[in-house]
Amino acid sequence: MLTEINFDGIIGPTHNYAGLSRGNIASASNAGDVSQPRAAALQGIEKMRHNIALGLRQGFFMPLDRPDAPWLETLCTSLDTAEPHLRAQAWSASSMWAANAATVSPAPDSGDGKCHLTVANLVTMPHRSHEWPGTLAQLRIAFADPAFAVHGPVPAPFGDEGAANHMRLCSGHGSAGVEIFVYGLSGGRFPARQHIDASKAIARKHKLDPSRTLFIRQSDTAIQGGAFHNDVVAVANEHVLFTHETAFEDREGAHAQIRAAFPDVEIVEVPASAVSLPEAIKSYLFNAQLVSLPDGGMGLVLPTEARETPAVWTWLEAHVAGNGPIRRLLPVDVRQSMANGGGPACLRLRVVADPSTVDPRFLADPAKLDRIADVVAAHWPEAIAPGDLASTALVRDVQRARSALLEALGLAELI
Ligand code: SUG
Repeated sequence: MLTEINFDGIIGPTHNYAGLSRGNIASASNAGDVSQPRAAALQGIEKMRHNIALGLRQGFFMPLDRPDAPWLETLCTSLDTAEPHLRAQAWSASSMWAANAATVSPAPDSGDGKCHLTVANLVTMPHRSHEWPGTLAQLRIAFADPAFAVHGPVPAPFGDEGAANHMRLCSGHGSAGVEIFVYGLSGGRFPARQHIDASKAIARKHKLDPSRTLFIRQSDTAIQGGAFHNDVVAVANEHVLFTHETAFEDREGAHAQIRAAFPDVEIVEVPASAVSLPEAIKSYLFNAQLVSLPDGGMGLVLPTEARETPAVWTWLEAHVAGNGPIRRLLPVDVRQSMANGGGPACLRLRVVADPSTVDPRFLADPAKLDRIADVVAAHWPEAIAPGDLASTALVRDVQRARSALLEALGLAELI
């Protein structure tokens, strides 16, 4: 049976605040803070537990091998001698944001009946540009079954940031859907990370039906306001599109295109007069997991910051009290990730598949999450300050921590 499985990136032991992402306001404003990798990873594990308790299917991806010394070697430097900005780029635990791991087209959307995954090249940000080889290695193991086709990245310079700029509308996860690729145009103060040529290449690679594939421009207002990915201002699930008024460059045109391709769509739009773009970005209202609950209706798994933003919570409560499609508000605490601009939706990659076709080592259950939490509690550093990135002892510790996790999960082949 085709089911939506959310694969969360386990937050790695090198999680730190180096302010590496231009255009990501949280990353810039928390630069230089002391991070808490252990607490961060435990928050991520709690989110997975929470979603399993809702009756949802859950998987995970392993943290990548960081700091990435071989990448520094390609730049003719090393962990010891690298300039601080390059060293920080080698240390980033950014693969935790699995929504940027790949773009996924479920089998019913593809001409060949396979579920296609294209690993994201992430070329816009140096610290993320060296994620794809490690991510691809995992995707090839997790999705080795012939039900899947796993593809390498779109070539540079066409920036691709994966599922964070991709939405799918459908009547049920297992039926054919309309795929919406959202791209930006560069030129402003902050970069547009998703290039239309990358999106189009992926649609061709995934053998999508052109009549059920849309390419929609993200608004420059949103990008320049700090919505560096579309999933900071919009999220879709089944027939519902939940979006901020400022998400798309040509709002009316975008809504008309979407309605023409998927007439049953229910567009739930939050007007800027109710929730301003800065409030939407600060609270990460839209960086939520809009999920179909097994007992019917949709729930919104959203960051606790949304509850703390009065305009946002007022709007949400009114929506739930009315007859809106979101029936339950489900706050989760992922503050450590949020401080780097990654909310609940950033931390997961949605894959619609038959769980029996996925390598079971990547599937979660409460007992396995207990095992992961034990490894994290025993090995993840409690805190990392910016100066610690120069410590060779810390390099050894974080390498050991990751190896312990891979061994505990039978994934030592990824070491
Ligand atoms: O790419 N932050 C990530 C956050 C990604 C959020 N993902 C989605 N919206 N789907 C980014 O900007 C900050 C790292 C640092 O500054 O050290 C960072 O990479």
